[in-house]
Amino acid sequence: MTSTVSQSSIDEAAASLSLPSRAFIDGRYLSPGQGAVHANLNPATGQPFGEIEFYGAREVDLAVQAARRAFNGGAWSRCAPEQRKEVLLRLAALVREHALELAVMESMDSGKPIKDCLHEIGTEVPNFFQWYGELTDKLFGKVVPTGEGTTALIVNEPIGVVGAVVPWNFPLLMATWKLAPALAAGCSVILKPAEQTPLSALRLAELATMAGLPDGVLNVIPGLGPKVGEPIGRHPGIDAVSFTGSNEVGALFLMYSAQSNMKPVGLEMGGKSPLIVLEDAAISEDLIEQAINAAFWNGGQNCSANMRQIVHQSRKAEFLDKILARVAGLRVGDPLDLTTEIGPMVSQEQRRRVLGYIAQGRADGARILAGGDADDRSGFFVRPTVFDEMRPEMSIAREEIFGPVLGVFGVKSVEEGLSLATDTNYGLHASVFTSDIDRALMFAKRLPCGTVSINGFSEGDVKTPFGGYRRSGSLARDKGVEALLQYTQVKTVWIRARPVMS
Ligand code: TXE
Repeated sequence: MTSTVSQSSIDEAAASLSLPSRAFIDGRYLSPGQGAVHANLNPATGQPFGEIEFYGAREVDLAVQAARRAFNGGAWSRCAPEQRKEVLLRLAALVREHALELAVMESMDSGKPIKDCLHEIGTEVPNFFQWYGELTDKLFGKVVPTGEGTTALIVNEPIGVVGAVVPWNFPLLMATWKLAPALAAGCSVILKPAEQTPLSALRLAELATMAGLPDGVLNVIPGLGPKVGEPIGRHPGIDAVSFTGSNEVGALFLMYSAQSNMKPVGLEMGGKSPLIVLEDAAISEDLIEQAINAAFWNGGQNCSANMRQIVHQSRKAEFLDKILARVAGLRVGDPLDLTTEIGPMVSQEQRRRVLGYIAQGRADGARILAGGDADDRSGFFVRPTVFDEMRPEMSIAREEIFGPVLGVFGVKSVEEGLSLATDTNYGLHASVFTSDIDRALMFAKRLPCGTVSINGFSEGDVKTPFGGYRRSGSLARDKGVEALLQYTQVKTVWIRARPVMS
């Protein structure tokens, strides 16, 4: 999509943008004045560019009632799967049609570079609705082997009303990772976007209604975590929750569930992922591009970012030289500029957090080779930063920074590389660079994480499940058939036949 969009069309779209500003419940936006008015801040300038109402438990309750009515009514939950497919395919087409508008909105709300927004919203988001739409009528139940007098069936039914609470780093894409499989399964959804980035999800709900989604099946409530997220987590009328965000809030969702109706909770909670460059890997332009992308894509505000780069000592000098040359050329700037590679942090708070980690790394004795401070333009920018001489016990090596920071360890052996790579509480993603297939497979088998990329940095695609081991996740996967099945529950139907013949 990016290649077909000109800078002037982006500028025009930005000038004529109409912004959603209220919750979308039961097929329509709420009337004005029911929530508390907050400013939408543009992270690139730190200035407001619109206003939005934030809500609370009352609106969560309204949305649960609408979602339950829709679910029990059956127009979505019990319709023929082909009907769901048609609506999801229409939604995919509408997202493609409105991709420029949605991408510009998202870029202004989040500070993400427009070229990334165009790719995510013009390509990935509609592909998700299309793929899960296509899947609806291709999943079959099972017939169990039994004696002649009995037939037993195993069927998957939609789990019911789903709460989805998502973060700000990929606002519409993360929402879609939850929505597309949940809707395809026949569930009704109450979605809470992050308070920093509520706009694109609200507009999506409107497009879903235009696509033919029955009222009440998708509800979107903007607001703060404790005001909207917590009531979702605790609501007895919500049957399951899917969350992506911090470890701390993930733990709260488990508590909300335990203290309410024991709803299943799927958690994806970030990481501290390693990228390992073995002695036999060629330090090619491609490897450097992958390593740069692994650390700096989305300004490092990425749960699978490979911030910990573990490089064989014999290749470290060459690796660092090439990394530093590429970092010097990274284009940091206005997110609405098509050539920008790194935008600002999403918020003042996130910039403060990232700069705090950088200061701590410096104080702990890691050596800064590039960046290391805020950028001097207005907005929430942090300069791309490279650390050498990181040690495993440092906070920059142990905690998720979620900013444009790459740190390098030198290691002397494959064993040391593996041991350092696994020395973390997290387990979301790892990248391994080697030209030796046996070593690649050994790492793929031994690394305790949900995704291992060999000779690249990748989160896979819509078909491959994505989620974490250890503290990165909890019994949940986004994407793939696995995600859809998580929004279902399994029923056994045991049929006893009366004997017809002796
Ligand atoms: O996350 P929060 P924050 C990590 C990353 C980042 C840190 C903090 O390290 O620096 O978390 O980011 C909602 N009850 N990730 O503070 O708070 C909130 O409104 C219920 C990793 O933004 O977890 C938002 O919708 N809900 C990550 C969502 O939780 C609550 C992506 C995520 O926000 C709540 C984002 C509460 N008490 C941050 N408090 C990833 N896995 O990709 C907040 N929320």
